[in-house]
Amino acid sequence: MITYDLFSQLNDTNDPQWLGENTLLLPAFLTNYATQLKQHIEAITALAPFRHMRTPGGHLMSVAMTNCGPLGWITDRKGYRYSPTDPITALNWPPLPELFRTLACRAAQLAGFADFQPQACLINCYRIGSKLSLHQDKDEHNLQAPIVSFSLGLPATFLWGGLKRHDKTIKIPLLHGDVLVWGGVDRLRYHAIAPLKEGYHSLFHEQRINLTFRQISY
Ligand code: MD3
Ligand code: FE
Repeated sequence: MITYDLFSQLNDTNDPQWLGENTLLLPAFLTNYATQLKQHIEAITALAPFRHMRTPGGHLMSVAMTNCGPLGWITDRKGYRYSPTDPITALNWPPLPELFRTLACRAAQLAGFADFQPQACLINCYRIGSKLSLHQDKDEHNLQAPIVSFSLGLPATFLWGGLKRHDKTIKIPLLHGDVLVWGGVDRLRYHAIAPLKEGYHSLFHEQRINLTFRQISY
């Protein structure tokens, strides 16, 4: 059993790293904000609980999800879409915390997307064994805007493919505090998360939380 503490990801390579033409990895970018981010996530999930959504094919996802912001990504037997309301509570999604917006926009700016306007923040909760199958993110009308992703808690193996489903994938570790910004030519790449390995994180325990910030319209 590996125990991960708050400093597990600190090393000599915390400089921004271009993984692709338009994909920027900001290692440990969130480390100093992790406690505050966790408090916001707890406040959001008190209003809009994590739930396992159903895919259009009828399968329950192993990742539990919720959202904050003016829009939220949902899936059920009717398909994938963005909705201003939580179908469980019938309320609007909780507001996007200013800290989330500030950090997401700062990361987008570093990647060259100065005008990023997040409208939805999808919050994914992985337990040991949870995975996300290979997919593209293409439900956003504005595919010019990037997606900004925050990783918190247990490490994951991100599988990064190409523009075609059967293109080969490369493995990229995503660690607590890491931010990824994806735009431009990399925006429609297929990607997946491998089943979460057992471990314990001192702040997020047996969980990995991923936040993805999305701009839907122009
Ligand atoms: C590459 N989430 O919510 S974040 C998702 O870690 C999603 O939970 C993963 O894929 C997670 O849709 C990966 C990194 C990410 C997000 C969007 C992308 C990578 C991407 C869009 C295009 C290419
Ligand atoms: Fe995705």
